[in-house]
Amino acid sequence: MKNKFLGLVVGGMLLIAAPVQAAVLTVATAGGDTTATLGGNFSLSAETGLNNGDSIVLFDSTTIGGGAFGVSLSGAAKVTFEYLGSEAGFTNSFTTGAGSFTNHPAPGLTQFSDDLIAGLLDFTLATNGDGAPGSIVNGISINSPLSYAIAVLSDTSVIVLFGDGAGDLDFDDLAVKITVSQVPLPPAVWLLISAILGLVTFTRIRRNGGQLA
Ligand SMILES: [Ca+2]
Ligand SMILES: [Ca+2]
Repeated sequence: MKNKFLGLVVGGMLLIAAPVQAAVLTVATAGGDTTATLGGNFSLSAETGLNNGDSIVLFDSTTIGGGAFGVSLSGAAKVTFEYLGSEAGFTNSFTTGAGSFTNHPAPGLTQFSDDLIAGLLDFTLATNGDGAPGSIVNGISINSPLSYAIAVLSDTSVIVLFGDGAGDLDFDDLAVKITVSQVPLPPAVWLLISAILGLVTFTRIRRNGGQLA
């Protein structure tokens, strides 16, 4: 009986320690250029870890109407957005429901997180275009001549690279890293696990005739 109880406790601990399935980032590529690479005029290698020749998925205004495109989240998860840098004369921004980065002036806060549900990541890239403003809504709309590229680092991490339409097509006009965190167990689940383990212990004590030791 003692071994059985020990087994229950160990089983409970294994349950607690078991990793939780994380959501992943997916890139829908309809209408996009999946053979594109970064060019020699990409200026954010130190900031992003990306280099001339690295693969990117490229979207511009010709993507519209061609099907699903852009970055999506496969399930509920905490998602972190990190400003990596910008090489651009235009004033550009990256905005979600939880925060925003602007390159001029560079943001003081370079990272924020949000608890999101499955679906298209809701972010907007915008530029003042030196008097010809325009924007991109991920997976929804792209104003010509703007474009954006996605560099896939892993199934839980991508870098979004903005092309602000200045004509140089270097995709370093704003760079933001998007990372999915492990989905944490809600506090209620921890309470439930504790309650079950407590109940098991109490039942054992009662079955032993109230002997505590
Ligand atoms: Ca450049
Ligand atoms: Ca640039």
